[in-house]
Amino acid sequence: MRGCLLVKNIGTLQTATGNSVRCGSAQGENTKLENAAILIKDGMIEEITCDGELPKSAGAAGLVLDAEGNLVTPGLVDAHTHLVFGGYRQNEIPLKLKGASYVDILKAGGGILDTVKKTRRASFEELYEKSTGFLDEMLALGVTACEAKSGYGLDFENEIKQLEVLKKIAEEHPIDIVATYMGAHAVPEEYKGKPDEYISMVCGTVMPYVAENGLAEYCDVFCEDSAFNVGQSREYLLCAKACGFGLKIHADEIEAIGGSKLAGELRAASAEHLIATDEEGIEALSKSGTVAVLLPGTSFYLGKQYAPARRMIELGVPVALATDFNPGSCPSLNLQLIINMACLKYKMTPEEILTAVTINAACAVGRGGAIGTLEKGKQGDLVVWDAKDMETLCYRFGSNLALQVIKKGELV
Ligand code: IZC
Ligand code: ZN
Repeated sequence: MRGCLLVKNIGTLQTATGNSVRCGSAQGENTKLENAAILIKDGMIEEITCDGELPKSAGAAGLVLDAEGNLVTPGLVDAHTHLVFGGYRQNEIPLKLKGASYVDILKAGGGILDTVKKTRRASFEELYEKSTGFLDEMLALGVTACEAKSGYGLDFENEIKQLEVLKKIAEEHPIDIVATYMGAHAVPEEYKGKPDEYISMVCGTVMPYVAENGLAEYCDVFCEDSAFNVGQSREYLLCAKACGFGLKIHADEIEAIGGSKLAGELRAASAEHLIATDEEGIEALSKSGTVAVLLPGTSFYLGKQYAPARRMIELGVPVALATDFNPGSCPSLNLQLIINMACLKYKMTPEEILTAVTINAACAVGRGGAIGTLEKGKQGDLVVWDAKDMETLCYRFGSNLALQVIKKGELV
């Protein structure tokens, strides 16, 4: 039957279960089925079997894929990317080597503001081509869904241009895309020294347009000394809530100025980075059920400490992992590398990590009911790995171990 795929001879099928976040000890619980098979019909998982048994309607499969005893997991979900941008920032390398920090570069008018200039200059087509190329690379690495933020336009025309690019790509590319409007990423040059006026403009003009036109599901703010303070971040997020958006916060990336506590207060869907988060911040997140989206690639690239992931898991905060793919603080879209870092730097177990890059990441972008686990009724998104177990994914680094990526039951 067309539209029916059987993946057989799976050495281990490893997955978290359920539609909601897993925290505490449940973050480390995975189901592991040996000698398994999975049948996907019309893009959805129809049946999963194990111990050498085949699904009842296996004979109806139009296509059979032999996993040759390898590991199969759900498709990976990258819950935090800045996918659409003009130019690159390799020109910052000599400055970094001389000791300039991320904030030094931003304060000197570079960093995000440099990417804003390049994104404003880029045409819709250029951004569309470039972002599509990135998504192709992500898909080949095993990522079947991702979140993507605007935030390099910082004016009406160019923020909408970025979001329209995402809309078109979402219609055409196999990867599922969840769009986030990040109008509060930095104070643009034309509002220099006037962040309050900028936030008023965003809340009065751009955000309502984004809402009315269904161009994003979430709003995100860079809550940081060098960007927006807690008061400005609160104003932006309260406006976002009133417009019906889910809330995300870049919190405690450089300094803990109160971003994680604000995430807790507003019951944000997710708080991202959390490199400098203190005990109070972690407690605020654990009370509100906010997903901590941790980005170890950024700690690596900025030479910073690593977020206190073990303490978060201990205190019951659901942890997700993502790349933070962007031209300045993490120019890598390789979520497999993030898996290695989470194990070696955060000391997360392979099971906790799988949960973090699948169901918890899916929940951070509001897709826990559709993706993130391999269970009957979920989308048929999975990866056959050149590995027998999750330990190998934590161990081998720098190679692409995805052998076969399947999106909605199609080989991609
Ligand atoms: O372009 O620098 N942290 N935003 C907040 C970023 C990093 C992306 C960038
Ligand atoms: Zn980011």
